[in-house]
Amino acid sequence: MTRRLMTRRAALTGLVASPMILSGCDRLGQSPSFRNIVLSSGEWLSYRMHRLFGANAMAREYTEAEMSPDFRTNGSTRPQSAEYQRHLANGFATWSLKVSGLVEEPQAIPLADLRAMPSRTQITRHDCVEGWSAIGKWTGVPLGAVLDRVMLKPEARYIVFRCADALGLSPYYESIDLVDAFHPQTILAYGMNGSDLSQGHGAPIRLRVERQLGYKHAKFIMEIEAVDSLSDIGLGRGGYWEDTGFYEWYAGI
Ligand SMILES: Nc1nc2c(c(=O)[nH]1)N[C@H]1C(S)=C(S)[C@@H](COP(=O)(O)O)O[C@H]1N2
Ligand SMILES: [Mo]
Repeated sequence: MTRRLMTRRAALTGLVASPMILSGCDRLGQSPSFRNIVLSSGEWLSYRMHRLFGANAMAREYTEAEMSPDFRTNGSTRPQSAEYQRHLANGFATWSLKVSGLVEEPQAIPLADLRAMPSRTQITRHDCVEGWSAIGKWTGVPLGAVLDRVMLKPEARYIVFRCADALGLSPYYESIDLVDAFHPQTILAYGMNGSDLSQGHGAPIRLRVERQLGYKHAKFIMEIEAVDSLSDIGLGRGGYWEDTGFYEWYAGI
């Protein structure tokens, strides 16, 4: 219990007050550790500025009237794996979210349980790095509530999202730090624009991490894992696109 509260408090309030952040020793404020790269200087500056001055800042929310009439899909729209196809065929009735890694209680949480947890609905703008945006309404369970349920261990520093799809041979995955993981607008969305999340938009659940660009919003999530370093996952840069070298890990907007 104490640890749970500490984790959330540290994530939401401890950061700005901590003098440790400037020396990079705070587990929440530390620069991300990667095997192959350091953050580019622009990325580092943006990450550090957001963490110092905007850890709790909220992304803008919009009204129903401002919602885009069409919200396109992008990237994968139909994961090919046999396991995913099986779940799709029976409406994800036996699907569950695996939560593993640096947690006290690894669990497989059924979709119905995620839906029964307190939910949050938000109307936000999605910005794709390729140059399009769309405003949509998202409903889901706050990621922080899921992490509280499994109880993060103190060593955890990142949350990794493993997806059902692969582009070429590489599975799609993403990762965020704990500041974004516990941000109130960071949700595992199972609903969009008042309906169940469609397959193309990432059924059964997809991440909404509203202060970052579109490619961070992992669709078709199968498993989330708490880790202390991103070095041993994929090519070590924290995500599918990050590993290609095209896009940066910290995509703050
Ligand atoms: N698993 C997975 N997640 C993904 C992608 C993908 O190809 N696979 N594409 C990303 C990109 S680049 C964008 S812009 C958004 C698109 O979300 P949408 O299809 O709901 O518009 O999903 C992101 N999440
Ligand atoms: Mo994107």
